[in-house]
Amino acid sequence: MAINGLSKMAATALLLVLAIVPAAIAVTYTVGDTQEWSSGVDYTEWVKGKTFRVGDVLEFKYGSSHSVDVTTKAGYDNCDTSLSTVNHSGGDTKIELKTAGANYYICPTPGHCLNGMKLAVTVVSGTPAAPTPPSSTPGTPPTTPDSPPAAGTPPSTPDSPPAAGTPPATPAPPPRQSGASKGVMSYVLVGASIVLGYALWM
Ligand SMILES: [Cu+2]
Repeated sequence: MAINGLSKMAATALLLVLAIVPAAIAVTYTVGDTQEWSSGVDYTEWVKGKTFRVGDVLEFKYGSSHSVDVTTKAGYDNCDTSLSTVNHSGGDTKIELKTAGANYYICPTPGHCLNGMKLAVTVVSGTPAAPTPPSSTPGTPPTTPDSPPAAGTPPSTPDSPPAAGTPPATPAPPPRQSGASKGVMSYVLVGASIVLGYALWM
């Protein structure tokens, strides 16, 4: 039974590693996606559903009439280019998100920020309890299980019978010898892999 406890620890350790590793991979976001950094794009919509982490990169792609100013909240709110701290130009700017918190960017070309060419990104640190996949449909609110169904919407699948607990109609007896030995064999292999992985990981 010591092996069993070890296996549980190893499995837990492996699950933790599997959960942490994908979150540690930095993501490069092309600001505005195919619309890039340009006039007439709603960047408030673009950030919805995205989680920006320390180490992720914002890539601004833009034409020659645009550039990218790093600014403050006041600079963002008021489109005040006198508050800009850094200006990037050249058509392709990659900015790594180095610290958690709010980051603000505007286009300093006169009139562009006032027309919406402004981006506010909130960066989070650490690993999330429940990672949220990026939404492919911007503007769609996340589905909350506690929200009541909209009026006129029928409840989901009322006719489907419960799957759990339903016994199979014809329980065919499995071939004893080969099936049992295969089951034991795969159990041993999986257990050995987990113990080996645990040993290597430690
Ligand atoms: Cu611009």
